[in-house]
Amino acid sequence: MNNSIRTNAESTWCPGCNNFILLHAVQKVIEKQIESGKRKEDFGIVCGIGCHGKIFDYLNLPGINTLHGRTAPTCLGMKLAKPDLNVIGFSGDGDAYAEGIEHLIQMARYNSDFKYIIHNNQVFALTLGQPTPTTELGYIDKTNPDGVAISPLNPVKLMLVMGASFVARTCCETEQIKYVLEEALKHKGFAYIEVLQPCLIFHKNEDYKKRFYNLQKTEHNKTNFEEAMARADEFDYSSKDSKIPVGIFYQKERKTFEELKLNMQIAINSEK
Ligand SMILES: Cc1ncc(C[n+]2csc(CCOP(=O)(O)OP(=O)(O)O)c2C)c(N)n1
Repeated sequence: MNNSIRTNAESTWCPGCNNFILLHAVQKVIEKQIESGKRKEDFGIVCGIGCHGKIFDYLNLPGINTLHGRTAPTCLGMKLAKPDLNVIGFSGDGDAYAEGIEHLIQMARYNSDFKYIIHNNQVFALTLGQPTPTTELGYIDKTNPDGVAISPLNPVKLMLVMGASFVARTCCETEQIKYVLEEALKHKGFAYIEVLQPCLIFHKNEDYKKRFYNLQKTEHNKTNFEEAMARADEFDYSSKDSKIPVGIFYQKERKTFEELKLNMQIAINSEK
């Protein structure tokens, strides 16, 4: 049986774009699950608008290509309508941290059981390179000819503080993305996964490769919140020389939004 979930759609990503690596890793993880008995219809994907959103055309899975910034609430809606669905959302850093930041914050609180992958190339790539909330200080483009003046957001810290039950960042490397996504799919609850994937046209970061280190190859205790915060503080998205931790920062299961809603329904019905 052919388990491939790739479509025949011609890719319009730039040659060599890091999105290809992410697509390949996601494809391998889902195909492995299909080989182990899951069906394509057991998955639901959601994408926003941007270069990242084109992944929708290349994955032969049911889903919704939603509005810019609305990936997270669309995932939540899917989960509420069909709680058994394995929902995976894909956003750019503009999609998730600018237009959609309010949704991202609420999703960390809600702990709905979906997985959320953020393709962070540190720019609005599809609209030709404007800065996002994770672009470094001093970045120059046509909209900021004097350079970005506001310090970047640290989304990993934000997710930790807002109570996300699974917080991870990966570099754009197949095995790393596969490992983290597989762990996220096993996790019951909201999983935030940021993939640092420099844009080859508007935000090259060749030096990133030398700076990554894998948390899971250290003594890092991913159930310790303070430790996770300390690791998240090591890279502030503006720094040019700090180490960049990747892997799972934090993981602790708690009741999901779906479970809490179900409990409430049971309580209301028993009062009737
Ligand atoms: C509501 C809304 N605002 C703005 C836009 C214009 N827009 C389209 S793509 C895009 C940038 C997307 O950037 P990002 O989410 O970082 O994705 P990337 O292209 O970098 O993968 C913007 C601002 C839009 N389509 N809809």
